[in-house]
Amino acid sequence: MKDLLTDANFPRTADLRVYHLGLRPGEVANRIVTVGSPSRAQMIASFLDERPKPFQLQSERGFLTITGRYQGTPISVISIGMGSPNMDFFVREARECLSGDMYIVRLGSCGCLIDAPVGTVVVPKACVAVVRNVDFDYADPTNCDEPAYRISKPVFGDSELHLQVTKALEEARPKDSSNMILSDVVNASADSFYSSQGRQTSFPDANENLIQHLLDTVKDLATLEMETHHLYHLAACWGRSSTAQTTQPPPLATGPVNPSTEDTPASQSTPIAQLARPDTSIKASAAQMVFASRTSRDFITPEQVKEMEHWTGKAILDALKCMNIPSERHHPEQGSV
Ligand code: R1P
Ligand code: URA
Repeated sequence: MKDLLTDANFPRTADLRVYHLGLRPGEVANRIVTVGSPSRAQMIASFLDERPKPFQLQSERGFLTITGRYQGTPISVISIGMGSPNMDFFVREARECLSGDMYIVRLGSCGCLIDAPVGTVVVPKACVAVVRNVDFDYADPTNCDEPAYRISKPVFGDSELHLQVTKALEEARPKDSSNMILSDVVNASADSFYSSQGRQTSFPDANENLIQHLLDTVKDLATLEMETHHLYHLAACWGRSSTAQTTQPPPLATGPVNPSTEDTPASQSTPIAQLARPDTSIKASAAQMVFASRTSRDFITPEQVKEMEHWTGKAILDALKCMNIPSERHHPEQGSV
């Protein structure tokens, strides 16, 4: 981003573009599908209505947002890359570009720890986090009584959205498909694709027994990936927040917005959580395509990925479209910014 940013606490440009996503109010819809890769985002966005022409923005930091309408309903598809820090940028910055409730479904890939083939789709009801303990002595494990990995308590996704996503996937699954859909399961989000997912690499990661330990200690655990726990966590925290400030939201993106903020001293600048409302919610769910079977060691083929992304992507749009969002604002610009 080349524009001047103000407010070190929550940096934005004069026309209210957030720092990493590059978006401003009006450019993101209340219903969002988030994915890891830009190609998955483009594939899902191919289902959006042709008119009004979808808005598209690739930020300098690699976040891609496509906002349009799906059968008349405003929806954004946002690709965020990998890992919980990127999920954090996405949820916090998109939230500040919106008023009203936010419905987010992540469509990602995962590894599967139970006996289910690649191509299975998992809709996790809850997630735990698996975090590498950097205070553990990996070079000399005998010298350390700390655990090498920490496992969090579970956090639950939104039960209504979870049901809707499961139903839409069951309806969209191709008739001749052998893909299973599992929804009464728990996911673990790890802070590495390798060490904290129990993969053996050249590094001394003290993780030989990690998968068995996870299966023994996390009830209903089925999958491993990297972002969903943080999404569910932020959504759950928002719901409990009683400190959100109640200032007026900025105007929508219909021309230059409040250009005078460029010269505003930090002490008077945009307040934290300026669109936050104690009476808004963030509802989150996820669907995960099993790319890697950690039991059989199979990995999905590119042809299978293409086919799966197609029907699961359409199902997520269908699920989001079905949700009733009373606080949703239909921006006249949305989809044609
Ligand atoms: C690792 O290959 C990536 O794949 C999974 C993991 O969570 C991680 O981001 O999700 P995506 O397919 O959505 O990127
Ligand atoms: N994504 C992950 O994070 N892990 C896997 O095994 C597959 C996809």
